[in-house]
Amino acid sequence: MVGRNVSQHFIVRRGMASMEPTLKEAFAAKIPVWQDEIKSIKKQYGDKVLGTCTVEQAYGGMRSVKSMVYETSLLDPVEGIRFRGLTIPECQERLPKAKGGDEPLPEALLWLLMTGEVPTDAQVQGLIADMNQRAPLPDWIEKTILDFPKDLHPMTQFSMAILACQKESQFAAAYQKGVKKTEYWGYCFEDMLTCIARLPRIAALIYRNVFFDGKVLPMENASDMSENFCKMLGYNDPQFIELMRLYLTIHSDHEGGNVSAHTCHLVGSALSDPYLSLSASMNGLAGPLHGLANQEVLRFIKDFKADMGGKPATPEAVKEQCWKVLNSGRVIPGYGHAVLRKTDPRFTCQAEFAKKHIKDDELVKLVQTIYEVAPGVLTEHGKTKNPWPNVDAHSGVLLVHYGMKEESFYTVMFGVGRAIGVLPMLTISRALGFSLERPKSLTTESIKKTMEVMYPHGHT
Ligand code: CMX
Repeated sequence: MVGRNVSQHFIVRRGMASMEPTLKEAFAAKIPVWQDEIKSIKKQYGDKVLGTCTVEQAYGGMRSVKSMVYETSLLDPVEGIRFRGLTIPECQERLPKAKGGDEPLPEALLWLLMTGEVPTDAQVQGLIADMNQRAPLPDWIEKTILDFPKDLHPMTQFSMAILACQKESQFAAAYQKGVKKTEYWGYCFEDMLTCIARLPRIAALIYRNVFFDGKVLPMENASDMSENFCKMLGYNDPQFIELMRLYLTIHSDHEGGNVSAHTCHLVGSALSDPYLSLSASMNGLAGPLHGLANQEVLRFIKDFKADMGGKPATPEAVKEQCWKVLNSGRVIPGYGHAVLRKTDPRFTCQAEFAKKHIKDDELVKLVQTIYEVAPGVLTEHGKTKNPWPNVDAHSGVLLVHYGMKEESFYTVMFGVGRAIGVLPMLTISRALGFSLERPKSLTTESIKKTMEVMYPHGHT
């Protein structure tokens, strides 16, 4: 948890240049503390029940079944996400920022997720410098991305490019050489940081190649990840760069059970390296019920505007559009959540960013009107357990405002952020020796037989 003092564990220092520990050193110091904690919990409570799984839950996507440990964040159905105990507003307040900026640096969040500690400015600057050194892509990967067919979905390209980077996995190479289990995490850490550092360039190459001329500016070593990312995408507006810092931070982690986080965790549990695990995770994020919803939200908004033919977007017109979508058997994208039961704070902080910087934007106003109307429509529709907006309901219109209109790219943006959450947890899993995931599955026949034995006279 935030604030735990483990400075006495810092053994390795980085020469005379800096007395600050690197992220790897700070993380290494935490490992024995966390290992002891888990050992003691298992010893004391190992045979105690954490939760149950009903027949309904087994058929219903295991909703709320407590059967997985995920350290970096925890989601409360009402309050929303906490990253290592900190809410989004607390992260905005407490995490180091870029010079002159208001939003947290995603690199600072990465440090927080890895260690449970809020880093100092100097620690974050050290991490940024380390990541910038790792960021350049091998020529053959740049060329591979530029050779992808332009009509291959950007998310498919993203997943394939991450997979291509697997050639350089230090974890996979070390495993082949027979490295000890206690040393897995160090190689996983190297892959994690290199992979995260390279994603902005991979994403920018895809964006510039699919929608423009395929040319991407070189990275600047003095800049942070978000600034470099924006500039490589072709955007220089400092406000967009600030938005990017917020965007990558809030899209990073959402506890362990969501499809992208769980996929990364599951695939990694087979000791598949971070590149294999993240590529798989991105394939889950690419689903319309998960990360692709940000693309679908913008399509919903575009369809609505086309149907309106220039007429004003009144609440009545928005209501009609919502019913049109529902009556056609589709979902209202950006609304609903498997865990949340209130407005997602990731939606709220984007709305606040919009209010502060671009409150007169026409599409921002439309998103607000949808927010006024859609929860009522969904409640009347009567199916969803949560009629409130999630993170995807807002992100697209912010990107459009600053010029990024190509909605099929939006899930790639989500993916760059999500890696900052799921790869640290993957590294923590290796450091703490988490096991191969292998839950028990049942057949309908076996469930029937078990129930008939347990409840021979039926169950009332
Ligand atoms: N519009 C219409 N119907 C919806 C709905 C929505 N936004 N959200 C849920 N429902 C429906 C479900 O499809 C389900 O219908 P069936 O009983 O016919 O299957 C019913 O309501 C109950 O679903 P639920 O228990 O409330 O929600 P789930 O946990 O099953 O699903 C989610 C959660 C997010 C997939 C769902 O709310 C949804 O499809 N939302 C729209 C897509 C979306 O925004 N996804 C992004 C989520 C955030 C992210 O991961 O990026």
